Amino acid sequence: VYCSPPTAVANVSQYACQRRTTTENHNKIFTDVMEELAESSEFNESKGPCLAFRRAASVLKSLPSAVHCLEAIQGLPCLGEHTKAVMEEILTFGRSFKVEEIRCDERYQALKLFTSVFGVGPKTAEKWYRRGLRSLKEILTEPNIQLNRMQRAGFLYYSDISKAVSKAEAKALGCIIEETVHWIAPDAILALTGGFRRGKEYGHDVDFLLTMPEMGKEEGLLLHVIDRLRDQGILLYCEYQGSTFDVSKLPSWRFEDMDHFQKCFLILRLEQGQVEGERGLQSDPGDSRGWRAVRVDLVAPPVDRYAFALLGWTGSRQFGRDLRTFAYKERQMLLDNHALYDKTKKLFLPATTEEDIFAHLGLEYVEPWQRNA
Ligand code: TTP
Ligand code: MN
Ligand code: MN
Ligand code: MN
Repeated sequence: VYCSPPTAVANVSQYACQRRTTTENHNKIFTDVMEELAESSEFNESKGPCLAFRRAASVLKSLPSAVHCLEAIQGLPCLGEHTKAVMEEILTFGRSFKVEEIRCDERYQALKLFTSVFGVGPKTAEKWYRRGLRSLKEILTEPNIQLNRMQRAGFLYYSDISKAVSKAEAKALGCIIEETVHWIAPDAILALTGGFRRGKEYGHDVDFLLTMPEMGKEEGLLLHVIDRLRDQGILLYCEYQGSTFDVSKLPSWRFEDMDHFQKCFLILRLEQGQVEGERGLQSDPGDSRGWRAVRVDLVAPPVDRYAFALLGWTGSRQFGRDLRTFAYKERQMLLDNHALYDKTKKLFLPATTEEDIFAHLGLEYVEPWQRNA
C-alpha cells in the first residue's frame, strides 16, 4: 500500500482557522466514527474527550486526500493515542468495534433519538431516559411529562424538520425572507449564514443575519418580519428572544453557541411549488400535501457588530471555537460574536468586514466555503 511520506502532512496547524476545509471530505470513514464518539462522550458529560474527538475529526477533514496508513498521519496535530487506535481499527478491519458497541448501547440510542427533537437538549433527554422512557411514542403517551412550547412544536413537525433541508429549499426560503424583509425595510441588509453560506448541499436549518444601515433602526425589525411571516400564513412556530447585548462587556472567548443579539428560532411552511426543480413535479402520492416545515434562524445584530455576528454564525462550530482559542492563546485577544478586544492594548478592535477581523488577528483570510472544519 502506498503511504504518503510524513512530510506531506507537515505544517498542518492545530487551529482550524489556519486550515482550509472545504465540504469535500476525503476521510469520512474516520470522521463519521469520531463524530459519533464525540457525541457519545457528550452524552456522558466527558467534555475533554468530546472536544478531542471533534478536533481530531476536524484535522482529518482538512486533509487533501484519504489516509491509507498510520504512517501518513505522523506529525499531524490533535490526533491522540485514542484517536489513532480507532483509526488503526478502521484501517485494519474496515470498521470500529468500539463505535459499533456504542451504536448498540441502549442509553446512546435513546439520548440520540430524544435530542433529535427540536427543543430537547442532553439534560432533558437524560431525564427521560432515567424515567425509563425509550421511544418518542412513550414520551408522547406518558401522562406525567410536561413538554414546553418548543418541544411540542418539535414533536408536531418531527418528521419534516428531521429531514435535511436541500440547497434548493434554502434558496427558496432566502427569496421569501428577502421579499418579506425588504417589503418592511427596503434598505435592510440581509445575508445567508450557517452551513449554506459554507457551501453545504444539505443542512438541518437555514440561518440568516439581518440589520439596518443606521444604528438602532434594527431594533423593531425582527418583530415586524415575524408579523409579516404570520400574515402570509407561513409561520408555524416562533421563539423570539430580545436583545440582552451589553456594549460595555468584554467578549468571552469561552462562550459556546448563544450570543446576546435579538434573534428568533422559527419553523416555516415552505410550498413545494416555490422550490426550484420541484416546480410542477408530481410529488410522491404518500407525501402529497405539497409543503414541508423547515427550521429557520434569524439574528439581528446592530450594524457595527454585523461582521462579528456574520463570522460567528457562519461557523462551523469548530472553526469558531478555534478562532476564539487562537485569539486568546496566540494573540491575547478576546473574540466572540459581538466584539474583539485586545487585552494588551486594552481596547476594542472595530470591524466592518470579516476580512478586518482576520487582519486584526494576523490570520490569512479564510473564505466561508473553506470553514467546514
Ligand atoms: P447551526 O445552524 O446550528 O449549524 P450549521 O448551519 O453550521 O449546520 P446545519 O446544517 O446543521 O444547520 O449554527 C450555525 C452557526 O451559528 C454555528 O457555527 C454556531 C453559530 N451559533 C451561534 O453563534 N449562536 C447561536 O445562538 C447558535 C444557535 C448558533
Ligand atoms: Mn444552520
Ligand atoms: Mn446543526
Ligand atoms: Mn441554526
